[in-house]
Amino acid sequence: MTQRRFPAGFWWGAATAAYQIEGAVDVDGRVPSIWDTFCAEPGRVAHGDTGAEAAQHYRRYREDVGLMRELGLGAYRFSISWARVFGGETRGLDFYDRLVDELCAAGIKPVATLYHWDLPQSLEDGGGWLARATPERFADYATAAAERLGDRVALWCTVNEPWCSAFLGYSSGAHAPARAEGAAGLTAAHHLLLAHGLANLAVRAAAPDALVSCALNQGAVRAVSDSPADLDAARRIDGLLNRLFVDPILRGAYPEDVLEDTRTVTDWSFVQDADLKAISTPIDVLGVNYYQPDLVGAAAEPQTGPWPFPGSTGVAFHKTPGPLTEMDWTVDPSGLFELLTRLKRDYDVPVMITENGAAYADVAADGRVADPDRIAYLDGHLKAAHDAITAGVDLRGYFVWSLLDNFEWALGYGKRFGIVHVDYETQRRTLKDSARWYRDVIAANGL
Ligand code: IFM
Repeated sequence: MTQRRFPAGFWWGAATAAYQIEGAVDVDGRVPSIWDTFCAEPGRVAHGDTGAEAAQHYRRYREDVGLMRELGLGAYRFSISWARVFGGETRGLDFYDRLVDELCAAGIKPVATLYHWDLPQSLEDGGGWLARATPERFADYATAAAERLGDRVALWCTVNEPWCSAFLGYSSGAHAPARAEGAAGLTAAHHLLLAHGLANLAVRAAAPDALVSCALNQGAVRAVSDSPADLDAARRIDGLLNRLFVDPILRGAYPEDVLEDTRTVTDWSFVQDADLKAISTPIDVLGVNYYQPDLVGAAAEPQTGPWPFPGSTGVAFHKTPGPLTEMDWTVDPSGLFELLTRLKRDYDVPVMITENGAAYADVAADGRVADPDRIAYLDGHLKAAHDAITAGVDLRGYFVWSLLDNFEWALGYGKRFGIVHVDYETQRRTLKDSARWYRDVIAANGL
């Protein structure tokens, strides 16, 4: 018997991103992105992997939508590659047009993310997310995408995980464009937020009935002890990871304590008068990407070397006890409950879990992939999500990351997040046991 039933109309989905699955990097007028450049630089990506082939979704999208239909997905979150739509190119939009039609024909709601990290390289050459021109160009791109697809896209996600683009891209340099420039990440974060705000306005102008969101990687940040130093370290990380993004979007202001913490590294002069008004244009639902909690304490020494939290050195990340995924991320669904109820308490906003899932070392054998650890991970997190609903959180949907095994950025193909296994030699897709399990959850609207 189903113990936990989700609300009627709950969106059951799966998510992917363009560069991680599409391949076809040199067709139909696509221009190079910062990830093509990053992958071409020796030593940046594990095993020298690149997204050039990936899961060949650009060619195999019909087969992939067929799998989604088989699973009974109600929604599919994909990203549009800006590099395919750059400089007025329309052939890239033709592809997304076909994909969206295919989804609609299968009864699956298209959820389109406009930016999932693949900035056109020529924009990076002009300053990337450190340049104010980039969010302005992004608004034009958002207009073009919404004019073409806005009649069918059920929900728009403007930017995905701006924390990663800003601080892994421009502060620590672990991700493209590999700029280890410390405080530059704060400028990038502001311009990504501005891109979100301008795209929100652009999408609404082009498609007045559109629902608009953004997908933030929000963490449950916990202090390793109650000592004032550890509590303060946790406050600072919570500030840069969570509140730096959610406060301007939902409250129209940067958090005072974060402004104060970072004054030694930036004067925030990149924020212009009307920016926060644009950034806080109302959204319909907040997208939350959650994987694991963060356990934080004070460190005896300040950080040396690349560090993605500018203005907050002297912080140590500890391992939350518990089982680990293949990413070495702790499985702790209570973090999801904590995060969702915190968003309810502090912001009272409708939320959608736009990513949640786990990598394991799955092996396909005899047409089957047994992945009990992933089932346990998803089961635990869905139960936590349901508990959050019971506690009053207005949770509208859940997207498993990911539909397909894919290119896990700097870690390459070694980390498999899919509920569908991809054999990269043959491109054969195999439903993992977790996909069948998820299909049953969707069918029952609960677990
Ligand atoms: O693969 C990524 C995705 O692109 C963004 N969110 C986290 C996932 C797992 O690392």
